[in-house]
Amino acid sequence: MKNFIILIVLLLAFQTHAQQIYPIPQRMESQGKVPYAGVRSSLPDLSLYHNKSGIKLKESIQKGVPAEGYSLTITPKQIHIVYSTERGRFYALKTLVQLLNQAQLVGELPLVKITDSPDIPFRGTVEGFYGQPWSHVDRIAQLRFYGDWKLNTYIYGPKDDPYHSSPKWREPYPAAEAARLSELVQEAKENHVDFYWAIHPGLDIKWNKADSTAVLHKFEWMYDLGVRHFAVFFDDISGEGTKAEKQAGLLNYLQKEFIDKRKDVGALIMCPTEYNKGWSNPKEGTYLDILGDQLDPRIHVMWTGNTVIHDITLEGQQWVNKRIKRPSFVWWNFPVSDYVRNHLLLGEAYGLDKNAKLEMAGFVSNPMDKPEASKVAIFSIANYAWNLKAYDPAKTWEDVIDLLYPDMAKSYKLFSSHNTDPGPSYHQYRRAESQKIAAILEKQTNSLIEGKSTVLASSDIELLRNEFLAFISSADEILSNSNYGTLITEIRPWLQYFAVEGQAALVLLSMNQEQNPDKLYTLFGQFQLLRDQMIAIDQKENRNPYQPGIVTASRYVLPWIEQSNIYYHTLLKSEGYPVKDAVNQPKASMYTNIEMLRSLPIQNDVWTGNRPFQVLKLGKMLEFIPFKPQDYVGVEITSSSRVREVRYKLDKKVEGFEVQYSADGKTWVTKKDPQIKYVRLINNSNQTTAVKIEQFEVIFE
Ligand code: LOG
Repeated sequence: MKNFIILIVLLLAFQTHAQQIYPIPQRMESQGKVPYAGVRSSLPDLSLYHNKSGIKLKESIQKGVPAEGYSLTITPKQIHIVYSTERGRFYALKTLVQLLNQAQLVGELPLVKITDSPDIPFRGTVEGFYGQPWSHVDRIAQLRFYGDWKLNTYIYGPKDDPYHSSPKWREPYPAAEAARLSELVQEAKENHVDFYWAIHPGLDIKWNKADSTAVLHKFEWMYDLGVRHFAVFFDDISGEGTKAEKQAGLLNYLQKEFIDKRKDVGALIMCPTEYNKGWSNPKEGTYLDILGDQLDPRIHVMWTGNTVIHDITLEGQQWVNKRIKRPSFVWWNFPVSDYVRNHLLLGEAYGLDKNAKLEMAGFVSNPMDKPEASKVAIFSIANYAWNLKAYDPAKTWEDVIDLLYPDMAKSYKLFSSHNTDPGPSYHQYRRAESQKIAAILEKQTNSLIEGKSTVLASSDIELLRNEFLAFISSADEILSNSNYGTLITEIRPWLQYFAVEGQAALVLLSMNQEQNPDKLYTLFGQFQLLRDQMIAIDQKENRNPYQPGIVTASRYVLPWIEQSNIYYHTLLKSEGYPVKDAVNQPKASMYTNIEMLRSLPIQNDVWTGNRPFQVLKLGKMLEFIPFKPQDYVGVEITSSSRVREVRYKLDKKVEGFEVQYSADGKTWVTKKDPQIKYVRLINNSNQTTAVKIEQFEVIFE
C-alpha cells in the first residue's frame, strides 16, 4: 500500500515538472517524445530498464568534452552518450537514469539533446563540524548520495576525531578505524567522489623537521589506506601554529615531497587561519598576502566568506582572491549547527551569488552532525555548484523534498519551514523562518512586550489556527512514517517538541479571543501544562555542554509563546487568580567591549548541588577570541538576583586574566559584594592573548 502511494505521488510530481533533471543541465533541448520500451543494454547501472527489444545505447569517447562533462542525445532509434572521462560517463548515466525513471512512470521517453558540464570544479561537503562525527554507515549513504547528484568531493575533517586533530594527528589510526576509512575510500571511488583526508595539526605543531616529517608520515599511512586526496586545516588555532610563512612552508614541502612524487594524488587543499574577511588582518603584506605570495599556486585555499557564517558574494570572493592570488575554495558554513546545537537548520540554501563562478575553485558545504537531515541542503548545493545561473533556492528546496520524501513531503516542508533560523548567536547569521505567519506573530509579540494584547482579526486567527494544527499533524505524520528511520532518529525530539508547541499555540489563540476572565484562567492552566511539557523535552533531550536542549519555530512562534506567558501571568495575577509563580530566573545582558561577542546568547541553567542554584552562562565557544589589554567579557545583571559565585575556564592558563565585579559599571573590584550588577572577565595584562572561553558561569544565591 505504502509503495503504491509513493508511486502515485512520484507520478504526480513528475507529471507536473516533466523531465526535470537535477542538477539542472547547462543545455537541454527537447524535441517531442516516443513510447518507452526499455533500453537494450547489459550495463549493471541500467539493469532496471533492460529490455531486449528496447532502444539501443551507444557510447563514444571524444577528446574535446570537458573532464566531467558529457552529452546525451535521444533520438527515436538510439540513446547516444559522449564523454572524455570515466567520470563524464558516470554523470551521463546518472542523467540517463533520471530520464528513464520518469519514462518508466509515464510510459514515454523524451527526445532530448543534453550538453552538460559543471560550473565549479570541486563540489561537495566538508565534514568539518565540532561534535559527534558522522558514523561509518552515515558516510557510506552520503557518498552514494553524492554520486547520484554529481558531487565529486568529500573532505574528511571532523574536529572531534583525535587522529585528525590534536592530540593524535601524528599517530596512525588504530586498525579497525583504518579499515573503515579504507572502505570509505573505496565507496567514494565507486561513486566518483574524491575522498579528501584532512589533517588539523595547528593546535600544537612545532615548526621543525620532526613535525613536518610527522605530517608527511601521516599522509603516507593514509595513502597506504587508499587515500589519494589531502588537505591541511589551520582553522580555529592560536599561537605558533598561525604563522603564514610557516604554514606555506609546510604545504610547499608536502607538495614537493609527497604530491609531486606521486602520479595519482589530487591537488592539495589548505584551510587558512584567517579564513574569513572578518578575522583577516586587512593590512597589506600580512597573513593572506603572505599565503598568496608564498604558497605554491597549485594549492587551493579555503574561505568561508565575509564572516565565519555568511552568504557568499561576488565582491567578497574578489576581495580574498586578490590577496591569495587564486580563486578561493569556498567552505560554506551551512547547514552546520555546531554553534546552535538546540536548533535544526532545514531551510532553503539561499544567499549564494549567481555570478561568482570564476571566483571559486570549489564549493563545499559544512553540514549538520545529522547527515540525513542535511541532505536537502547538500542536494541544493549540488545544484548551485553545477549550474549557478539556473539555481533557484526555493524551487530546489521544494523539489528535493518531493524527491526524497514523496509520501510525507507536505509535512516535512511544513516542519522544515519552521526550523530554519539559528537564532541569535555569536555569528549573527539569521534565516527567514515561519514566513507565512511571521508578520502577525511579530506584531503581536511586540505589543505583548508593551503589556498589551491585541485581539487578532478572524482571518489572522484562521491562518494561525490552520498552521498550528499542521504543526501537530505534520509532526505526527513524520513520526509515524516508517520509511525514513535514520532521518527520524536524528530529529525525533524536535518533532515531539514541535507537536506540543503547536498545541500550546492553539490554546493561546483561544485565549486571544476569550473575554471571560474565569475561562481565560482555565485556558491559561492548559497552556501552562503544555508549556511545561515543552520545557520537559527541552531539559531532557539533546544534552550537550554547548547548547543543550530542543527548540523549534524559535524565531517567531517561541518568543510569542514566552511573551504570552509573561503577559497572562501578570494579568491573571493582578486580577486575583492564584497563578503559580514562574521560577524567578535571573536575567542579564551581554557586557563586553569586544564587538564579535556582543550578540553571544546568555543561557539560563540550573546547577544542582545540595539544592539547585540558578545559573547564567555564556555559550561554550568553539573559536579563539583575541583579548587585547583591558578587553573584557561579562554580563550586566538586569534582575534582582544575587550573585553567589563566578566560574570560568579558558583553554589554557593565562597570566593577567581576572574576574571583576561592579555595582555601577564604573568602579571595579575583585571581591564580590551584595550590590553587584556587573561581572566581567578582563585581560589585565599588557599583552594580547587569544583564548577560547570554555566556561563562563554566574551562579546565583
Ligand atoms: C570551524 C568549523 C565549524 C564552523 C561553524 C571553519 C573553517 N572552521 O568558527 O569547524 O564547524 O566554524 O561553527 C568554525 O569554519 N569555526
